[in-house]
Amino acid sequence: MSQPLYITTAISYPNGPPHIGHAYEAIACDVLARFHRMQGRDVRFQTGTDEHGLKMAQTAEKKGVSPQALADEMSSKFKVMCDELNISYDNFQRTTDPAHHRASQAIWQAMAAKGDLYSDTYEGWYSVRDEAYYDESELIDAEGEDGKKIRLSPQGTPVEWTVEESWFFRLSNYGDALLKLFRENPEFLEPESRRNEMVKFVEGGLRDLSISRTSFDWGVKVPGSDNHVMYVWVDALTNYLTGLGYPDMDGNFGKYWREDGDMLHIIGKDIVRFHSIYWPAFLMSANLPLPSKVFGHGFLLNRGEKMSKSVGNVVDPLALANAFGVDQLRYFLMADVVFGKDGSYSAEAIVTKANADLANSFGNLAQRTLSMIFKNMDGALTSFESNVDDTRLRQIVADACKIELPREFTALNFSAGIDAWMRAVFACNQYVDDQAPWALKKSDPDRMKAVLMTLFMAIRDLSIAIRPVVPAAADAILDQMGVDAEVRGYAALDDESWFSDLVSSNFQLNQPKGAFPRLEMPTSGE
Ligand code: ME8
Repeated sequence: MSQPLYITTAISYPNGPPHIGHAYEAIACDVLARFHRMQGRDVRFQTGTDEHGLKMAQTAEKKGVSPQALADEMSSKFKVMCDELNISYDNFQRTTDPAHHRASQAIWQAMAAKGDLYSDTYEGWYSVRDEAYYDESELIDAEGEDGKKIRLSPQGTPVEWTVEESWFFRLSNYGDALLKLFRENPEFLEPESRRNEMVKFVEGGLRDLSISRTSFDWGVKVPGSDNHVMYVWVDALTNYLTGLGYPDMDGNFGKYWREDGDMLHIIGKDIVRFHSIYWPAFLMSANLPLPSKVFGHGFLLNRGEKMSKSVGNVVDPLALANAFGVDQLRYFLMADVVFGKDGSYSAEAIVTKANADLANSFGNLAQRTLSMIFKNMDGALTSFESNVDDTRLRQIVADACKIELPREFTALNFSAGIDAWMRAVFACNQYVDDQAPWALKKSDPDRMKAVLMTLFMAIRDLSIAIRPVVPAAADAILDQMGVDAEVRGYAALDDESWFSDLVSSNFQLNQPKGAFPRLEMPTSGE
């Protein structure tokens, strides 16, 4: 049995409702979690919300509600988004959960016991929007609306000068260990471009990190310093441990968070520094194992433009899912955007991709094949003799479903895996055109049956292979085909006995229903 796998999304700030970037990350992690479960692995998948910090406190104040009320309202929207998008999380972790306060205090105490914490006064720049400290040298000069000179963070967010009493973490002690980690385990941080940026950042010299705040109180209390709350990133990162039961080392923690374990954090490119520098340093300090990989995916842009409330182009992912279908949205995001690079989306792009690949190619293949079996063979399956064309097609499908797609998904190259799958779908459609089973009905009914049965087998394999991406639609096709719901993992692709079992059980196909309706092009821009 292969080792257990722990997959996490970043936990989102619930200072507003979820946007498509949140949906994208949840979907990518869900595809991966489903894929590995279908490979027979024991997977634990966690997502959640990051509810403390100044950004939450300020947003709540502006709205005239308590931070807890804002967190409750918005966190539930993130959970609803996950449920509606078929995200198969095992745990939805909220950072206001008392168990999370305990876990954050435990890691704090472990870092203190190591001698890595000291108190001092922080003086420097802080961006509330990023919840991040920046060095003077990182700031960009810009012009404010009133024409005055202002300073911005490298992410383009406003920074403010902050002076307060604070606890510090000796991050400066961990530069060499981090460089060694990047050098000896290049797979720890991907894609490579992000690793290069982080190596440069560490080589530039690390300064100790201010890890508590005294100017507000919306956070996890620092043990022994009641007027301090933890810097929100200290508690946020700890969510990955809370959900496993830390500081209780038995149970899920012992199973999923191990020295030789497989722990994968999937996050966006803007928060790579927190995950690949601060987090491993905290963990080393607390004598805890490090994640095996941090992957920084790209950003989704609305028609090529950055999403922003002021531009008014922030799209509700559930509105897209309602308009075009959950599986269609999931498919578009995984197939059309190269994981690790930025990608653009629009209603038209979703409709075009879903229609071309799902409705016209795969859906049409399934629908016309199953319809011909229903009409021309009374919905009954039969055993048959394969000729070289049939064997060739089955080989193309097997290569795509058993080798290429799994290889690419394992490497987080979702779009490349889907491309390989689509090539097999094209090969099937080409085979239908070449074999023209409708013309064989009178001239050679046995050959017609062989062609339709070959396609039936191919469609089952293609449906199983793409299940992590379009789970509901793939299952709807497999249900119609009488494929046992318990035998829909990748191992099933190595076993052909399912077909003879179906034949001998006298399985009867009903009038098939299309799994992928053709979508209408939206009339006005969405
Ligand atoms: O950063 N496209 O929360 P968040 C793709 N609470 N991904 C995007 C995106 C976009 N346009 N915009 C944001 C936080 N994301 C912290 C994380 S983890 C211990 C704490 C991604 O709500 C972003 O990169 O701002 C991050 O991975 C996730 O959405 C949550 O972003």
